[in-house]
Amino acid sequence: MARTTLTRTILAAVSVASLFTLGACASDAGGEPAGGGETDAAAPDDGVITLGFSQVGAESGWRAANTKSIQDTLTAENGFDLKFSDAQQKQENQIQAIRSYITQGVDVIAFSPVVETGWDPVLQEAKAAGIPVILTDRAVDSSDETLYESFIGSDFVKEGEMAGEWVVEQYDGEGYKAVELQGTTGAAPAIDRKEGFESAVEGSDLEIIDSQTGNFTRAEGKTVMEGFLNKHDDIDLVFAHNDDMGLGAIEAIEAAGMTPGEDIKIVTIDAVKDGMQALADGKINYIVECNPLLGPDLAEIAKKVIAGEEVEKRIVVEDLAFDQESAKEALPTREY
Ligand code: GZL
Ligand code: ZN
Repeated sequence: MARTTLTRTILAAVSVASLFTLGACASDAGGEPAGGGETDAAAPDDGVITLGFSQVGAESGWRAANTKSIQDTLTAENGFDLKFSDAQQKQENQIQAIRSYITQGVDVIAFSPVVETGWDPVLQEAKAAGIPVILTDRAVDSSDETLYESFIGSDFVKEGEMAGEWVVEQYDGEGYKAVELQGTTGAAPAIDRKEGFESAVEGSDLEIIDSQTGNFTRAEGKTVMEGFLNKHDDIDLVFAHNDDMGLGAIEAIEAAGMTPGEDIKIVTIDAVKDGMQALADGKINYIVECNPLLGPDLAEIAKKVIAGEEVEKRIVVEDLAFDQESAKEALPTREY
């Protein structure tokens, strides 16, 4: 795709102007387009940003809300031509999608890496092709930070800590035995939420007696919880890395004739509608939110990257937390 410095300059000027109207930081306001040409992101000829997005899959309510946010925001009227692919939670499908975006010569590539490792080769190919990459939701464990422009997502260690701190506050001293439903093996949220939870409960008398991956899905969360219930008769609490696995655990606990939220407490992360409903109904005891609405941030960062603007390397999305009372209040106006 032929690109001229003139187009880039005009686009940069236009994007600086549009940043003005968006109430963007004044520091970019100088006469010259700030940082023009710093990245090797050449401007698209027609002002439309063609963005190739590789999504993890459709494994959970969170993922559905995340996909909706991206597709609702990166629209033609917002200046985007979005190419979207669903990898069914397989890294090889994501690598294939990224390679196809490189071949198509898109202006920007964005993706949520299903696992942390194994991305350097394909990201080096994108870099060699002069196509900037933006990470959303999950991070990569790459030593080469030049392989992506920015990472937009939550602090998963903090989410695990918030869950653990609440459990210690509520139940320390009662000798609770807990089981853990881990997210997808190798995924940043699974690794980091486990780390955060364990660090928060360290020193309390809570004992994690079993831990296994439920791959972030309701079905696998239920199956793993059935296994835990067959193996242990002294489970007091479930820590699930996402609502969907917590909802699967509820089904298994009820099938075993016990009352979730009472006989066995449940703490999860995400705060999607189905999880918040279970929390309001008393079947879950606490949920730490993980905001999936990353579309607007992605659109803004993509426009800045194309305009050659400086972008922050790491944009942390703020997360709240809910107990049964605050869930009842929040439910009516929940966006997801
Ligand atoms: C977290 C995201 C996780 C959610 C799960 O940012 O990657 O993946 O917690 C989803 O629900 O499957
Ligand atoms: Zn890591």
